[in-house]
Amino acid sequence: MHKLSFIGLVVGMLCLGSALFGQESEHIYQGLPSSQTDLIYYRKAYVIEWDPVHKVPRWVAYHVTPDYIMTPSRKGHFAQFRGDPDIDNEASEKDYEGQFQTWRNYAKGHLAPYYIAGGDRDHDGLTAADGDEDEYQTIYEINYMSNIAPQDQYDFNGAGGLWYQLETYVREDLIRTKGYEVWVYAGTIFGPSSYDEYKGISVPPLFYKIILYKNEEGIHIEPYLLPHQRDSRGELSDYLVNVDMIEALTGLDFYPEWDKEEQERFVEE
Ligand SMILES: [Ca+2]
Ligand SMILES: [Ca+2]
Repeated sequence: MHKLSFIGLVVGMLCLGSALFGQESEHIYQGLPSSQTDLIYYRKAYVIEWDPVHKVPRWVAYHVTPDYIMTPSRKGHFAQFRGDPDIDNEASEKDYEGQFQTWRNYAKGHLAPYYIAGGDRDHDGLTAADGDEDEYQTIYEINYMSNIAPQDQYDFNGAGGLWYQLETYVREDLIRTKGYEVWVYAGTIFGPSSYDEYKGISVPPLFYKIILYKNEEGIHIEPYLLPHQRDSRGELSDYLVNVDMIEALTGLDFYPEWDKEEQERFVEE
């Protein structure tokens, strides 16, 4: 091989390598959360860090525009849960059957919600609902079993539950009514105390969501720490914390391109 073309090849490979490692994504705002693992996967609809010990996502990051909530009905092939082609030890649908479905009342809770799986992401004027097959993949990815964690059907995931309330607030209030673009981190927290477990799937005692949006006044961050299965719920605002607390509980550094004072400036008092 000619020496110059060999150098060109090496430079090309280095560029490709750094492009893959430092991948840019619309779903990540102000830098990827620092993490000790390499189990981070980039999808059309979200970015996920997988937790192979608990078989639930460690976190999922997703960007939503008002266009993305134009999602087709969850039926037929859009309703099917799917194995994740990149992850080999995720829970199966079958694992959620039996005790989870019957007396324990755990639903298969999406971390990146189904409602954000729409939109015309390749800008050809057609959405999945119009039959654009290129957009189907976004919906299939939302239904990967790796994007799922057990969530109490009655006291958390279902109508009136904290998770349900927060999803509704983000979708209806921030995105549909106000027309904001929103960047969300949704994740799971396992503390030192015990937690429920079945078929190798751990039930997170805590979930969190960090919601970032921009309006005419600037950037706003709303970090929520949500206790799982709490029947006396109060108001969503009772669960507002700061980013620092979620960083302390998860060991992650969110928005690493901002320093601590900067990131907390955007959190409502
Ligand atoms: Ca399209
Ligand atoms: Ca930070």
